[in-house]
Amino acid sequence: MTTTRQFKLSEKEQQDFDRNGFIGPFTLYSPEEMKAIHKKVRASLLNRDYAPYQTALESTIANYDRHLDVSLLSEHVCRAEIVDRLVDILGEDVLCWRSEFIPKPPGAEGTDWHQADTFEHASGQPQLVWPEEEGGGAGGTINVWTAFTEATERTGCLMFVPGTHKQMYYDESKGMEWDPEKNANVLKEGTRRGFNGYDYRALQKDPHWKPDESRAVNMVMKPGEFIVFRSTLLHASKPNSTTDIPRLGYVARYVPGRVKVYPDTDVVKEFGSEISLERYGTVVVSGKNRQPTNRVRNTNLRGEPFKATGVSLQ
Ligand SMILES: O=C(O)CCC(=O)C(=O)O
Ligand SMILES: [Fe+2]
Repeated sequence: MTTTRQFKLSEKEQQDFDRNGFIGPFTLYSPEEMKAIHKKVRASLLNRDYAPYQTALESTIANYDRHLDVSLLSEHVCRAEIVDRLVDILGEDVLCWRSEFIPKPPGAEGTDWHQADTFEHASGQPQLVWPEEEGGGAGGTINVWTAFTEATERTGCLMFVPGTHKQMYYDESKGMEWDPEKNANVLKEGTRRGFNGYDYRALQKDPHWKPDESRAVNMVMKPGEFIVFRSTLLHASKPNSTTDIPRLGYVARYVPGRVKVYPDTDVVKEFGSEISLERYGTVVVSGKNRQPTNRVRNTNLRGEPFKATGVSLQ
């Protein structure tokens, strides 16, 4: 089955993405639509009957993968505006292997500078393994971060250092200590930052290295816009310095169909808690899954099929 991709990246955009490690923002929803969707999604998130992980609600990973049970999010991760562009970056076979809500309530700390490749950083075990002939790692994932609310310099917008995606400054296999009390609101270069109970600096290859913040760009985004970036791009976010404006980002993470997702494990341990992968499956948003060991879901946990664009029927 061939379909025309309406939202292809232009050659210039592909070159920009290769050079900078990110592209966008692009509009997915108008601010009014986003507001309405956010309202519905917020209500759906409270119902955890079909939620993939039955874990303590305050844990970071209780927020993972709600595209597996909230219908509007199941649709969101498959949207042509996103997937058409990803095909130009990842090729025909594309999996959505994870999604996360990243809330920053008023007063919240900024997110530490970081790069992620295998996502071993918090779990102690690589969550993504690329084919051996491609190095087994070093591919990272493509993040599609959607602003559910206004993301400004005051509410906690994302920050990128363009062009840093080709060199890893962190070694994710080093391991870091989860200590939410010690690691919260630590002043780093004058800014309150943390990483959900971790201090990401513990993974630096060179403990004396510092991100060159003078080269950082602020990704100010309107509600309903999304940005596409490599997880190996050096990225962070500003603290929410307002007293009354919450910031909410929703990130969906994608890899090519040949990548092994969560190999050799039935659980994920991260951020001080554990989830079972019993109800988990990666979602084929374009083409096919090429890794027989990957868990795949064709329907969400309510039994609704994922409406992926361009998915091969064979
Ligand atoms: O939203 C944030 O503050 C950080 C997002 C991030 O690091 C990610 O989506 O990988
Ligand atoms: Fe990140």
